[in-house]
Formats: sequence, C-alpha cells, structure tokens
Amino acid sequence: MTAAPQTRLLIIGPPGAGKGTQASRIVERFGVPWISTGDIFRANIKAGTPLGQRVSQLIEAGKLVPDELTNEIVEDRLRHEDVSSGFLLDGYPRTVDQVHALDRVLESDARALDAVVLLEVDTDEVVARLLKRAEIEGRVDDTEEVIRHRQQVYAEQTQPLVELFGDRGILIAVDGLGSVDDVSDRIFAALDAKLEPKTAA
Ligand code: B4P
Repeated sequence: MTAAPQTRLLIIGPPGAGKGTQASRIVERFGVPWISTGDIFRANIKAGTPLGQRVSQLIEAGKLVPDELTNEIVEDRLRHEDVSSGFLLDGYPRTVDQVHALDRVLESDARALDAVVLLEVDTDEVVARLLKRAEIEGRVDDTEEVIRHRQQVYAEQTQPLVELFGDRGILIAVDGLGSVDDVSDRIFAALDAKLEPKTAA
C-alpha cells in the first residue's frame, strides 16, 4: 500500500463565514491537523501567557495581530512532526505579507498549498451570524461595532489574497449560504474534484 499523499489546505473567508465550523469537518475527513491562528491566540489569552497578554487588546478591538508575530507562530507550528501528512490552515494567511512568509516556510521544505477554500457569504449574513454567536459564546470581539471593523479589515487586507490564490490556480470558491451540511457537501465535492489527480496518482 502506498502512503497517502500529503494534503495541504487553507480555508479563508470573511469573519463569520463559517471557517471554524467547516474546518472541523475538513480535518476529520482528510485526517490532517487543524491550525487556527484565532484559536491559538484565544487559548493563549485564556491561559494568560505573555503572547496572550500581547494580543488580547488587539483581538478585542478586531485588529489583526502584527504579521511578524503571527508568522513566527505559524512557522513554528509547521515545523512539528504531525504536519508531515498535511494540514489545514484556518485564518492564516490573512495578509499579503503572511502569504509570502508562508511561501518561504513551505518552499524551504519543497512543499506548497494544494487548495484554498474560499467561503463566500455576504456582509449582512455574516454580521447576523456573529451577533447570534455573541449571544451564545460571548466572544469579546463579537460586538456589532467590532464585527463591522473586522469586516472592513477583511476587505482591505485579506480580500486581495483571493486574486492572488486565483492566479495560482488553487482557489476553490464555495457558496457559504445554507445549512452547515449543505456547505460541507459543496466543499467536499469541490475539494475531491480539485485533489483527484493527486489522490489518484
Ligand atoms: P478567527 O478565530 O479566525 O475568527 P473569525 O474570522 O471570526 O472566524 P471564526 O472561525 O471564529 O468564525 P466562523 O466563520 O467559523 O480570528 C479571530 C481574531 O484573531 C481576528 O479578528 C484577529 O484579531 C486574530 N487573528 C487570527 N488570525 C490572524 C492572522 N492570520 N493574522 C493576524 N491576526 C489574526 O463562524 C462564525 C459563526 O457562524 C459561528 O457562530 C457559526 O456557528 C456560524 N455558522 C457557521 N456556519 C453557518 C451556516 N452555514 N449557517 C449559519 N450559521 C453558521
């Protein structure tokens, strides 16, 4: 039996598009580790680590954590043994500078992303979803003002990545509206079609 090929994936989309929700299903299906920069920051804030203390005010205000710091954390994570089978990056890269940093790390090991899933959901829907999550989870960055700011940051800093990954031929745009199951079905169908030549090899 030949070893399963590596599957290196990224999921992007505006805050509230359902990245975390779908990421949990994608990692289960592909059996790869889930690397969410948002989760790494929140865990550090909760544990009161120096990193958590450094980023908590930025996250609370809906601002991005500086590229240099975020890049360092992901670079370190991508050197762990468990990513040898591949990985799913969730919420990273979020800026053009972060894309270049990720490229450098992957190229140094002759690796590259196989597919980028873009979850498309309009602003009114994502704001409504996050306000609903605020009622349930009480996340500090889910107030209406901060949610709107995060959407603006996405439009300015992360939206340009859509064209960049599109030009590389690895972008898969998926409609993020509908039930969680419907969205997962769309993602799996699109990923299977994209990765088929690789898994068949
Ligand atoms: P993230 O944790 O990535 O937060 P997010 O963009 O809000 O996405 P999240 O995964 O939580 O929400 P989802 O869309 O799944 O980042 C948080 C902060 O960390 C950033 O603002 C930034 O400050 C910092 N940060 C993270 N990465 C960084 C980086 N690379 N560089 C710099 N700073 C960084 O889900 C939203 C809601 O929708 C959920 O309640 C869910 O239940 C619901 N939902 C999902 N699918 C649905 C569906 N189909 N229908 C209805 N509701 C649905």
